[in-house]
Amino acid sequence: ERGFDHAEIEPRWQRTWDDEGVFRIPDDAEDPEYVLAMFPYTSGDLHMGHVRNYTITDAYARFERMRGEHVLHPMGWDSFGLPAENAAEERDTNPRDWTMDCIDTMKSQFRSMGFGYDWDREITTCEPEYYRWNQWLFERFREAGLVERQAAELNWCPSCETVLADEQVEEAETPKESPGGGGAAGDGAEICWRCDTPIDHREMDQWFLTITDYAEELLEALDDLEGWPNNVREMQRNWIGRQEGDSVEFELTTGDTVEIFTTRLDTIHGATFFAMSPGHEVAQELAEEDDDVAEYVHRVEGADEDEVDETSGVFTGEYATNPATGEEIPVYVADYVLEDVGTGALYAVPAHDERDHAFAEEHDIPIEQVVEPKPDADVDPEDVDVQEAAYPEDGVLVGSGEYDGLTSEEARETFVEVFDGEHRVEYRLRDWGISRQRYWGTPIPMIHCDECGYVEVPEEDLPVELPEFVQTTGNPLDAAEEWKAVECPDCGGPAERETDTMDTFVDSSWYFLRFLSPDLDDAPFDGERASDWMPVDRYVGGIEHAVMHLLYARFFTKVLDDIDLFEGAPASDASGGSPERSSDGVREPFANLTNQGMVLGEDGNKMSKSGDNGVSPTEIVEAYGADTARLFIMEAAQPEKDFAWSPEGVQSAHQFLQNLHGLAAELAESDGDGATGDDPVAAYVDRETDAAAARATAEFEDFRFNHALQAVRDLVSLLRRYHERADADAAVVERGVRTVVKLLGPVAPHVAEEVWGLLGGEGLLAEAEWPEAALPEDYDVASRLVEDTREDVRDIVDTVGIEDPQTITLAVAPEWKTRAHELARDSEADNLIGDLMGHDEIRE
Ligand code: ANZ
Ligand code: ZN
Repeated sequence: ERGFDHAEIEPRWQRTWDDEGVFRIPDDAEDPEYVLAMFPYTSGDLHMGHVRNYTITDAYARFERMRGEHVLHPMGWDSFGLPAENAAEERDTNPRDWTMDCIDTMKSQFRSMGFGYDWDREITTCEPEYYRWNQWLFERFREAGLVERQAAELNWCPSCETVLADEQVEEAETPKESPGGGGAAGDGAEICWRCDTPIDHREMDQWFLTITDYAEELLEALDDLEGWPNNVREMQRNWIGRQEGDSVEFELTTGDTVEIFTTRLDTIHGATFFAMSPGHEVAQELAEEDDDVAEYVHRVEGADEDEVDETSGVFTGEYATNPATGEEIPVYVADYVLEDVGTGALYAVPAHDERDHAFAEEHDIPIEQVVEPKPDADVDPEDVDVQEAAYPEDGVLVGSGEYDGLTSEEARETFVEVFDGEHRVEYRLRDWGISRQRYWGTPIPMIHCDECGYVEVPEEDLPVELPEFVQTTGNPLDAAEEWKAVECPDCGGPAERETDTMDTFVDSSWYFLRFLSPDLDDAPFDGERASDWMPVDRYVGGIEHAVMHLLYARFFTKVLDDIDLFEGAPASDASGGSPERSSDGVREPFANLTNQGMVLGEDGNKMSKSGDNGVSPTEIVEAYGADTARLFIMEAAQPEKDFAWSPEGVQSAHQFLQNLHGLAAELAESDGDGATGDDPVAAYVDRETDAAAARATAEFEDFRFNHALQAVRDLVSLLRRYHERADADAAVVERGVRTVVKLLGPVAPHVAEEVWGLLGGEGLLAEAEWPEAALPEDYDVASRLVEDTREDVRDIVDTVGIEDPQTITLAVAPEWKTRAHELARDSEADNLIGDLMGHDEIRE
C-alpha cells in the first residue's frame, strides 16, 4: 500500500482552504452556529493542551459546516499581561514587539494544525482598535453606576517604592520556622521579585467594577445554564457564596460595638466565645496594645492559607457580652474567621459548629448544647453528645431559657426581633478590582485634576494609547511624564492621567462579541448582529477559567444588555435605538460549555515543557503530520477526560490514516465491479456503512468524538475484510470508504481531502455534504442500538446523578456487544457476517 506524504499534502490543503475561503462567514449570515475556543494568551508557544482545545472546536465546526450550517469559528489573541513585560525585560525588547512575534509564531502553528478559522475576524486585544472599546465600555459602565473607587490592599516594595502585582511577589527561600517565628525576611516571607526586600501591604484606592450588584442574577441564572457542566456551575455558586442569615451587635469590654453575621441565630444562647479575623479593624487595634495579639496577627498575615492551623488563635484578654444571656464570653482573634466573609466577626457555638468545636477543644472553652434533634428526626436526642462532636443540624431549642421548645426556624425569626438584629443576604463575591499597576494593559481612561477630582477622558479622545515602553523599577506609566501630563477636560487646568491599566480579564469579558464585527469603528460590536448570532453555541476551554473568566463574561453580557447595547442601532448613536428593550437581548454569553481535560505526559503527570515529559506539537506535526496528532488526541478520550500521551497511540493513528489512503488508492485503480444484485453480504456492508454514519453523527453531536471515531474504525475494518473477498462489490466498498472519509473529515481533514480526491469526489471535502444516514426500514436493530444506548446513558445519569458519562458508557457497552452479536446471528448470512465482524471480539 502506498502512503501519503503529510509534509506535502497538509500545507497544500491549507492553502486551498484559504484560497477558497472555506472558513469565512459573511456578515449577513443568519444565526450561524457559533463555535468558540477560549482564545490563547500569546505566550509564543503552542502546547499540546492548546492543540487539544483547538482540535475539539475545529472538528465540531467542520462537522457542523458539512451538515450545512453556517459556522462562525473565529480566533484571536489575548495579548496583554505581565509576562510580556517580563519577557521584554529579559530579551531587552519591548512588550509590543515580543507579543507580535509570538502572534506570528502561534498563527503559523495554528495554520500548520489545519485549524479552520475565519481569519478576517481575527482580533488582538493589545491593539488600540480593540482596547479603545475597553475604555469606551469602562465609561459606559461608569455612567451606569457600575464603577467605584474602593480601598484595596496592594503589595508595596519599600525599596523600589512601587506597587507590585501579585505575580511580582515572591517567597523568600529560607523555609518557614515553626509558629511564632517572627516576621522578617527569611521565614518564607513575601519579597520583591526584583530586589528581594520584604514587601509591605498598603491600602490604596483602586478602580472597581461592582459585579456584586449582579450577584443574585449571576447566581440564579446558573440554574438555567443546562449546557454547562454541573461542576462549573457549582464552583460559580460557591464563588458567589450566597448566605442568608442575620447580623447582631455585640458590646466588647474594649468599648467597641462589633457586628457579627450568622446563619444560626437560633444557637445564640450557646455562644461560648467570640472571634474576629486577624484583619478585623478591632483585632488590628488590639494588636497595637497587646504583644501576643500582635505576634499572632503578624504571623498569620504573612502565611499561606494552608500553613496556618485551623484551630490557631489568640485570646485578647477582652470579653464580649452575649445579648441573649448577658454572659461575658472571651474574645479571640482566630485565623479561621475570614476577613471578607460576613462581617469578619462571629460568635462561636462549639456545640453546633464543627470549626468552633475544634477550636474550643484546643483552647479549653466550654461546649454548651442549645439545639437537639426534632422528635421526628432520624437521630435520637439521647445519642447526641456535643462534647464529642458538634451537632450542626437544625432542631428544637434546649438550654435557651424561655425559648426552649421553639424550632430552629422559629427561633431565628424570633431572635432577629428580640436581639435587634437585621436579616440579610450576604455574598462571598467581592467587587472586581480592575486596577493593575503595570504597563502592558488597557490604560484606564481617567484623568485626575486637583480641582475637579477624577474626570473621564472625553469619548472623542479615545483611545488613550499606551506611551513608549521604558524599563523602570515600577510601573512604566508612572515614569511616562509627558504622557501623564494632560489638561483637565473640565477646567482646562493641569492634570494627570490615571496610570493604572485594566485587569486583562476585562479584555476577555467581551471578546466573543468583537468577533461578530471586528472592524466596526463606532461601537464595540454590532448590537443587532449580536442579538441574532449570540449566544456562543459551543464554548470550549480549560477548567481553570471556571470562575473568573466565565463569571466576568456573564457579568459583562448582562450589563451590556442592561445598557441596551444589544439593540439594533449602533450604541454610540444617541438618537438611534428603539425605545423599548429588544425582547431578544442576550443575558448569557455561552449556551454550552465544555472543559477539556489535560494532556498528560507518558508518565501520567501533567505535560510540561520544563518537566521533560513534554511533547512539542511542532515536532509531532513534522514527524507525523497534523492529522495524526489530531486523530490521536480525539481518539484518546472524550474531551472532558485527561489522557496520557502515547507514542503507540500516535503510531496507530498514523498507520490507520496511511492504510486508509492505501485502500482508497487501490480502489481508485481497480475498475470497479464484482458481485452485484441481491448479495446479502453486500447489503449487510451497505447497511453497516449507514449505521456507522448514524452512530458517528449522534456521537459528534454529543461531543463524544472518540466514540464516533470508534464507529469509523469499525467500519473501516469491515470494509477491508469485505474488500479482500473475491466476490466483493467494489461499488459497496467505495461507497463505504467515501462515507468513512466524510466522517473522518472533521478530525483528519487533510488526509480526508486527499482521499476524497482519489475517489473522484467533487469539490472540497470540507464543503461536501455530511452523510445523512438513511437507514433502511428493516435496519432497526442498529439504529435502536444507537438510540437505546444513548437513552440508557441519559436515564442512568438522571436517576443516579453520576457525573461521569464515560463510566456509564463503559457499563452500558457490553449491551452493545450483545446486541451486535444477536444481529450477526439472526442475519441471513450468519456465518459470513459473523466472520466479517470478527466473532471473537463480539463474544468476549
Ligand atoms: C454562629 C453559628 C452557630 C454558626 C452554629 C454556624 C453554626 P456556613 O454555615 O458554612 O454557610 N461565619 C460568619 N462569619 C464568618 C467569617 N468571617 N469567617 C468564617 N466563618 C464565619 O457559614 C455560616 C456561618 O459561618 C455563620 O454562622 C458563622 O458561624 C460563620 F451552630 O454563627 B455561624
Ligand atoms: Zn480640573
